[in-house]
Amino acid sequence: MTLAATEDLQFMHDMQTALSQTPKSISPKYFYDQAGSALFDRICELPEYYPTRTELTLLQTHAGAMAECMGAHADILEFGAGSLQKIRLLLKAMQQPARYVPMDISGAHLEVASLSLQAEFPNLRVQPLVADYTQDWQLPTALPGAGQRVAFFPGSTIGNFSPAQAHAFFQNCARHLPGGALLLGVDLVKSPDVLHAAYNDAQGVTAAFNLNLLARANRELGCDFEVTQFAHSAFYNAPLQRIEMHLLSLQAQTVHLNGMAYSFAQGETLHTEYSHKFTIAGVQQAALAAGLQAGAYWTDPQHHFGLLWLNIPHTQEH
Ligand code: AVI
Repeated sequence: MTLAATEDLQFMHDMQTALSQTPKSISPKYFYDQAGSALFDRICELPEYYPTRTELTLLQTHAGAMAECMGAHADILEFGAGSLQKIRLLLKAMQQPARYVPMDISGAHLEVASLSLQAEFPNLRVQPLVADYTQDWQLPTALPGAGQRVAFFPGSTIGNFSPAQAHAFFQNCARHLPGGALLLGVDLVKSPDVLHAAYNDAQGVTAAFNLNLLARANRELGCDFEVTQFAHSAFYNAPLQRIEMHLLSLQAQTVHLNGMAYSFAQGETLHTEYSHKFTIAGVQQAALAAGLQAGAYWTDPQHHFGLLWLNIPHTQEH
């Protein structure tokens, strides 16, 4: 079975599970169909959504220092590579990178982005890898003569993982990249007002992004969600340091999927996303629990976003 067909079955299965349980909850990975990915690109441009531009500025400002940590001939892997905008900034600063392996679930998108990067960096070996990094993954074999293996995971996508998933991710890095390093982007804990605005933008793009999940279920699974009868809800849960996104049912209603009926009470929600916010020390501690050791880190003057260098020991016992 192709990866796409497996994904379709998985969406059906996960939506059935989501609607059957109390409270109702589904993985944020289902935001990203074509429409959802386009909406996410728009979110990244919003005045209220500071993470993308803050991280880009950090990369622009400190690419030299990051490239120094990487050393010559580094073998780079990127998780969830998307448009490959961020890696360009690093590649330009690096000393003769040996290879770049962008890993993404969307093969078609990855192919196009990889070809355009290859044209821009003709001496770089670009080797796209279609894989789901939220599960375990297999890496291409090490390149003879290459330098350090470095994984790049920008965008604070790790914030969308549960703490248990984040731990499993760090463990996978430790297992697959011994002697290498992880360069990780994280959104930092800050004023709840700034966070609230970032997930409740004035133009309603984040609301459209959240609601698209229901429209996608209608398109792909034959569900009959009455999209206008759900509202976007996003709030900061300060004790747990995370934004929570939900789809809130505006009335008592019933939704059908695969011959089954699922009811929503008025005010009941389908939880769609956690977006955890971190402290530098908190990330370093979480990484250390999987054996990754803290190195340099970079933040903006307002401490809105952080990029951390984490060293992976040659052998570790976790
Ligand atoms: C992809 N991820 C890091 C984004 C975030 O901020 O958690 C997804 C997002 N959700 C709403 N706005 C953006």
